[in-house]
Amino acid sequence: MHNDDLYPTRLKEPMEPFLRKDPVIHARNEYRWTGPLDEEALSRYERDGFLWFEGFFSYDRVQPFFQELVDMAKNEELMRSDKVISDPNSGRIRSVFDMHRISERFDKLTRDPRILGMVRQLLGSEVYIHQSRINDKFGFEGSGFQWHSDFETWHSEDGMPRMRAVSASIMLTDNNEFNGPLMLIPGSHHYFVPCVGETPEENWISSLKRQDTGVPDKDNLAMLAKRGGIQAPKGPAGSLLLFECNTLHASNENMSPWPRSNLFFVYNSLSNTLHEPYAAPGRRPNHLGNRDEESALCMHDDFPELSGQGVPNLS
Ligand code: 6CS
Ligand code: FE
Repeated sequence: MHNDDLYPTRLKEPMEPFLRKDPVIHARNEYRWTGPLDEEALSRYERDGFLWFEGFFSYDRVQPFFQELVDMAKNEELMRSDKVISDPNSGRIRSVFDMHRISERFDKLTRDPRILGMVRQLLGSEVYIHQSRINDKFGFEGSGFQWHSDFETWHSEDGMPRMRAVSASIMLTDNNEFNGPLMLIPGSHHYFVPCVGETPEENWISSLKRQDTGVPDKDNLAMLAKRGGIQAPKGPAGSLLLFECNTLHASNENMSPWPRSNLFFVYNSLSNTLHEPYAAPGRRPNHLGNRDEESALCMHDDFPELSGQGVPNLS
């Protein structure tokens, strides 16, 4: 049992939500961690828990990534691996984890200087990839995702100690109001919502198909949605969503003929590496919660000498 568990969850009895114990932006006034986000963007991220960049990448820049996903679906060995989660209804691909290790193209994208510059600015440190995945929703059949905080899962099942991680989601297809776009509750990241229900053995085998444990109760979801509303950013393939690890989000099933494929890179601060799970019987596989941070360190390619060495001496 952890004595440093600031965010108790997966409890036997209900517990009221409480204000987060971590800053949203981790190094606001430290010169070392300045970056491309201006004060207006930083304030919006701090207030809402996410930032939306419509058309961040051009269609031509992201099309090869979507095409690689289509080609991967023909790789029978990969499709049988535990990194691929099938849709509980259709049996087709729902998620592919560890994309940065499967594909060089995806790996390089984790170090895109514009994304990395914003992520290091928000987390105030060097960063590594905690988890990467593609969530895929084929037309007329892609299932949805229950309301949840990613941090609640990463804390309870992966041992992530503090709220110092951010997800970068790149839309590989258009996200419109019909094909199951991600929905977020602005401001929900300010509160930790403890969940009732202990984590079953090897929970991830079912939770990645349909999450039953670690889903906030409806009263707390309603309270936070009444305070902050619900937003579902929409835009063309190539758009980028940055969202804080504790921002509540969900998505509906895809009832349209159009596919919805989104790529997610989860950046964790190098000062926030994983402990033992805070509320689960055992660790999850490394492709869900990476414990080899050195192998997934994200350094600007033009500063290879910085890799793993912190700040260069300026003499
Ligand atoms: O368990 C996880 O890590 C995954 N589950 C959800 C619903 N979102 C975050 C992550 O992909
Ligand atoms: Fe999630």
